[in-house]
Amino acid sequence: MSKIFVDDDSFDTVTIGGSPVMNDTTDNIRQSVNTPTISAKGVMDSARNESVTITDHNAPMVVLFGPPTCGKTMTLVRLARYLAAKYCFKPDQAFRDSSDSDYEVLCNRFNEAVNSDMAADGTKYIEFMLLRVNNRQNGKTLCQFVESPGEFLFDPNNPNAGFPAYLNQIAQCNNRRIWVFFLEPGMSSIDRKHYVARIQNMRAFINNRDKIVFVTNKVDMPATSGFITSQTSIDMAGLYNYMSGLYAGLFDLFPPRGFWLWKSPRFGFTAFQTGTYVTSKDANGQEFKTFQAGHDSYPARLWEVLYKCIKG
Ligand SMILES: Nc1nc2c(ncn2[C@@H]2O[C@H](COP(=O)(O)OP(=O)(O)O)[C@@H](O)[C@H]2O)c(=O)[nH]1
Ligand SMILES: [Mg+2]
Repeated sequence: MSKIFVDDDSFDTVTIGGSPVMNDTTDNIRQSVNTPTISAKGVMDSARNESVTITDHNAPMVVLFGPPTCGKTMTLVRLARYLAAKYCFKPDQAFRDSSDSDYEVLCNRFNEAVNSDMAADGTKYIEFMLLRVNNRQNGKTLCQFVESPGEFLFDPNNPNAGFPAYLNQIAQCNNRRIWVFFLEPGMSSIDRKHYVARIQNMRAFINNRDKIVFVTNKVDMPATSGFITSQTSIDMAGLYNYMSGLYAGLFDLFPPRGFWLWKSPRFGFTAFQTGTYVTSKDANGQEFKTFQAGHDSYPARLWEVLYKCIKG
């Protein structure tokens, strides 16, 4: 057994640390698609070789890794809303050059997105940031999420591009790291092959104390929706087998450690759906995308896996 599955049937009622969590399954987020004030390309060009500042050298860093549009930002938005009763997701202004006023805007945009009226499309403007997850009761930072543009991590159009400088910094700091590799059923076969090679190269950044989690996002898409057996459960073993066929050789990159009965899995595996997305037009013919958060069982399941890694 080389993987950790999370039992799916434990999500009928969801509480975290004894306190009920916000149930936002009926929330709608809506905003015009055409209102960015920051050029995503400009942000990315300047950020690619940017060095970053990590001020908290204790709290584990959860690094979201995946191609553009695999769902990294919306995963954070969904987790932030789900955990809102207990944890506050706070963008860390020190992470990037504080004189960069764009970064301040990006940080504010994350809060907008979590709190209400940020469209899913807007997430491409809030790409590169560090978010501290602070316990509301004692103010302690439980972990820090790093979200960065997918193009820096794995660009399907340039799969052999060098890794960005900040990855090295993150890999070398004292904090433990949890590397979250996003998989998605919609990737083409050639992109999947390149992505497996990319993750193979990522092993040079991962040390023995680090944890690894594979997340199949967009599990609601036709290729994988058959593994959803009820509102709260997923045939995780079936999905794992399917994904290991789809991303040939990926899971073998991280074989279990130890001997025989004492073998311990090297990675976690879970499935996620941030929500459902519908593109519509308003009265002026302007397109907008609505996001309706998925069932709480998804963030509950993902958080269970991540929390174990953070604590472990
Ligand atoms: N069907 C489906 N689409 C999703 C899901 N999560 C994200 N998406 C789509 O992917 C787009 C990009 O998501 P985003 O979080 O911005 O991706 P990022 O570039 O990795 O940060 C969204 O606007 C949605 O259209 C999901 O769970 N299911
Ligand atoms: Mg993003």
